[in-house]
Amino acid sequence: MDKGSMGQKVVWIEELDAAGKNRSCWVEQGAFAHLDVNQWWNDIAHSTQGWRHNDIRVFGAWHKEPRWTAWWGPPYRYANVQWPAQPLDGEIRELCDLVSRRAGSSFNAVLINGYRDGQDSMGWHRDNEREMDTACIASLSLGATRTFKVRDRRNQRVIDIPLSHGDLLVMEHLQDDHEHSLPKRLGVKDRRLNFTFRRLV
Ligand SMILES: O=C(O)CCC(=O)C(=O)O
Repeated sequence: MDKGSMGQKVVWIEELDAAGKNRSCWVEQGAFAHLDVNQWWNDIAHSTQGWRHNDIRVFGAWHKEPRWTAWWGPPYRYANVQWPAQPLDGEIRELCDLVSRRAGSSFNAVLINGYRDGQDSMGWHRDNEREMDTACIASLSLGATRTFKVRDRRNQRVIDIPLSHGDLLVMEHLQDDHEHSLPKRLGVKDRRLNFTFRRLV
């Protein structure tokens, strides 16, 4: 697989916490722009597991998640959604290794979110399940440009980060004090793929 190009790095958050850890959020723009969103979307559809359209419970009522998802890695669970182990291999393993090198981490799992158009979205949350190493999470976007929002839970300040085709966003030590979301954008008619690489311990 092509290793991608060196994109421009934009730092959105950088601060030292009381313990001396560097909390940061940065984007390497266009780093994986050579990847084809439609090819990856179809490869996932034709993989052994395919896309899932999960039911989730919100305030006591069941709804379809407003996006499609797929998972590769050790068994994983968030809210009422359960993923069995799915070994990382083939092109998804290659991509995981390339992203690990760029982000300076060693990921062993990826959640893939498929946003069919601007009606699909993700609500405010943190990636902080107990089995997750929250030191570094990397998120690769392909396809339509969407706004990724990051909110500081200490002062409610929100940053809007535009994520375009091929952008790699990296969050380091950010999950304690910050949450993130991807709101609907009704004007967006094109699909977007998001790969969120994590390390489960
Ligand atoms: O699609 C995105 O950029 C957000 C994905 C996300 O927040 C997640 O998978 O936890």
